[in-house]
Amino acid sequence: MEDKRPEGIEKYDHPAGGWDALKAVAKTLAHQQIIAQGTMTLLKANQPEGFDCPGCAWPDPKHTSSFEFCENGAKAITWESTAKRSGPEFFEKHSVSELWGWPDHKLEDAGRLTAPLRYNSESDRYQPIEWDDAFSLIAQELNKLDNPDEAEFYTSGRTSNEAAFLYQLFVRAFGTNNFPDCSNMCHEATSVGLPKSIGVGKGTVTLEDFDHADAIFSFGHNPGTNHPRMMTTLHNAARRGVPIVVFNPLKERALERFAAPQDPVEMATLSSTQIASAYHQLRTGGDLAALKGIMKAVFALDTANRAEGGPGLLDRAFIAEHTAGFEALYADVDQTSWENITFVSGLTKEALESVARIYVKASNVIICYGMGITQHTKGTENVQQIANLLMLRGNMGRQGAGIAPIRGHSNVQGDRTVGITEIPNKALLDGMERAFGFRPPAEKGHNAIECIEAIAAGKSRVLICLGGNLAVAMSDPAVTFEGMRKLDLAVHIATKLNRSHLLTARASLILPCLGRTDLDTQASGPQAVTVEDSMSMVHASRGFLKPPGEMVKAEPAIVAGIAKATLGNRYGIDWEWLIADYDRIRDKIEQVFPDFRDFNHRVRVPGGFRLDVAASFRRWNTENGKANFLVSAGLDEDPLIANPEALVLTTIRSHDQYNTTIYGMDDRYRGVFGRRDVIFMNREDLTERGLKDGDRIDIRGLGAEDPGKRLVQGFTAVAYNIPRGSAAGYYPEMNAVVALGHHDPLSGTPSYKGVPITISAANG
Ligand SMILES: Nc1nc2c(c(=O)[nH]1)N[C@H]1C(S)=C(S)[C@@H](COP(=O)(O)OP(=O)(O)OC[C@H]3O[C@@H](n4cnc5c(=O)[nH]c(N)nc54)[C@H](O)[C@@H]3O)O[C@H]1N2
Ligand SMILES: Nc1nc2c(c(=O)[nH]1)N[C@H]1C(S)=C(S)[C@@H](COP(=O)(O)OP(=O)(O)OC[C@H]3O[C@@H](n4cnc5c(=O)[nH]c(N)nc54)[C@H](O)[C@@H]3O)O[C@H]1N2
Ligand SMILES: [Mo]
Repeated sequence: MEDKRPEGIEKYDHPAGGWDALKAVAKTLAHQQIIAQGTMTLLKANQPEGFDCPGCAWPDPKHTSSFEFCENGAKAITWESTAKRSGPEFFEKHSVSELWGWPDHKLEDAGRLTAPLRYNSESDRYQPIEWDDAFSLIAQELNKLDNPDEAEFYTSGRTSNEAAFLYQLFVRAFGTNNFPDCSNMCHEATSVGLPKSIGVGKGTVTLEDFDHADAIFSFGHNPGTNHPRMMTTLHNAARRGVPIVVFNPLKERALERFAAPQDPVEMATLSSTQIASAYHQLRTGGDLAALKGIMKAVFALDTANRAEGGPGLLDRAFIAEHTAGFEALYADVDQTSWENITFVSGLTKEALESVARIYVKASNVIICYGMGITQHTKGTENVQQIANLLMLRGNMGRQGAGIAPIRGHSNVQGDRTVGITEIPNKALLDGMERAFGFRPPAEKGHNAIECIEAIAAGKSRVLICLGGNLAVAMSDPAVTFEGMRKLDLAVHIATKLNRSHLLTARASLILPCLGRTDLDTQASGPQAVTVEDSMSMVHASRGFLKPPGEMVKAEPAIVAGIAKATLGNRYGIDWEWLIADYDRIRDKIEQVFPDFRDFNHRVRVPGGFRLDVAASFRRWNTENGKANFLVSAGLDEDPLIANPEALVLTTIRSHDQYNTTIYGMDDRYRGVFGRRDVIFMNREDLTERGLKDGDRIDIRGLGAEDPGKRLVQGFTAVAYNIPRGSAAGYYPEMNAVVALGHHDPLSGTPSYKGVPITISAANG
């Protein structure tokens, strides 16, 4: 007899995808009141003449495919193209204090923003303001600063290349490199780690490479929810008999089995395809240990093979010709004991040896990874160990093999490419000088954590956000929220209302912008923007829906408005001229970044084009011109070792959310319905603490400074299939227990997936 489960916790034993996914889309369409228009909108996603789906950064088969069904893409699109509006009447009705009490879901569900708004502290309400007055206010506050470095310019990853490029032009002309962006909380470990390894901070594979891979490893990502179109690729690979080896503390349903909604047989017969050929439930933060274990086992197989007179199992020609650092890596892995590896990873030696056997048997291996790898204090080193493993057998820079960081926001990679970076390199500075005749500042600016630190310390006075929900996405709301309320000016360029907007400063503005699906008309007519996906493919995106209101402006136009008001005609930049026709912005992008050669022509070819990724051709743009094996001393430090009471919490996305945007309260594949206030735990960890499934608990974040502040109360413990010592809860709720200082020192990525916590029965 099964015990009674906590309310809303059910057994869900269907495969991922399938009919439940179709039903979920129908429900979303109905909820957003856009049934007729909605279906049409969905059909234009990722089509040659359509818009790029704002859901994720997974590429499309040449962006020319027939409609690829994706439940969560549909949610992203319908959420944006909703018929609901939060115009001035809405803000007249609801004070900021009242809205603060609303759940995140309800704030965004109020609908699209339609008018520029300024906070009035007397009425405690956001009230309409003219665009020109908003721009002048921003200009005034920015120009009043003693130093441009006292302003922070955040970017979230939906922003198009054109808007992001103009934004960095404005900010650099203004005089700072303070470019915190969502990437700092996401794949920064990739952007920092891979250039040292292979000379480029991006993945090396294309979508076609998956057709030629004969083993695929997946570390720490949940494609059934976060990159559902990737399931088509994995489904095809699994059906070809390609081993898919998964490393994840949770059994994610889509990685176990998936029914493709495009597959008439699977749909009609309610059957599905097994995805993972082997599923390794390692402990949270156990990846570094697991990767070293696999390498150790590969070295052992290689030695054995050579002892039997074989040629060895490493690609020695590749190692000799293309790489440096092999001996040091070998020595480090050699001296790491199996005892430590198995303790920290939570995997057995036999399990890791079986992975090594699959690895050496395959000619072409792709390793995919997501936030389970990057969001750790050793995130950068995790990424580099993945590169090491691949390079041992030359699985880098040839067909069917390589590294595949699975990016987050649909254009986060593109924003980086066109200059959103706090660490400008010489090529960027030279390019800017060439195109605009001025030399931008070279000093390193703030990343996301440094931005919050500067704001909390009162050193940064102005925050401008091009999209996103920085305060809620960031760790440690106790520090972050308090800091934001002390700003002189906060500006949010946004499609929908969120909690960051409610952290009002001395002056606060919400500026409504168009989304991907909206028609963008400028002086020369309708415009297309461009985006870059996870595999460095750049293509055009054209919205077609009537904008949500007459006052709503496109992001490039808003950036240009702020820039013109602030800078006048500094450096002779004609902002109006630039935005009148986005081809002009693209010409400038090409001038700054030669990789975009012939940009306006190539982006008009259906499917777009691929930016050069030198490592894909075995050209290594590293300091020594080689691909580098890099050593990470030790294994990921494990709070359990220091504190036997502690658990390692990982913070994850539910199936019904997009980052801080909460579409709904279900997490179907994990069997959670109607709630998010749960912590998944191993049953024995509960028992050991005198607790049981369904108990209400308090969660405390451990950390260097003032642990008492980081507390989440009254959540429900759910006994779950998760390794001992690990726990999982939802982002963003769990940010309350993540210390701001708890991040990867190399990349600044918060350790959202390795949070040391203690739990106890709820107090009251
Ligand atoms: N529908 C939808 N799509 C999205 C998003 C969304 O929120 N909703 N967000 C977008 C963005 S910005 C991003 S960055 C991506 C995020 O996509 P993912 O990288 O898939 O993000 P997470 O949900 O954070 O899931 C990480 C996975 O890692 C596992 N994991 C947790 N800790 C560890 C660990 O220590 N080691 C290993 N090996 N695994 C671990 C979790 O169990 C989970 O399966 O998706 C993008 N696409
Ligand atoms: N604990 C924990 N924290 C995390 C993570 C985690 O896994 N765990 N993940 C981190 C990751 S990977 C990321 S990427 C960040 C995400 O951080 P952000 O990118 O800052 O957050 P989002 O939730 O994606 O932002 C949502 C808001 O963007 C606005 N928006 C939506 N579309 C558009 C548009 O087209 N234009 C403009 N201007 N605005 C738009 C809407 O107003 C919406 O409310 O969070 C990070 N925080
Ligand atoms: Mo992300």
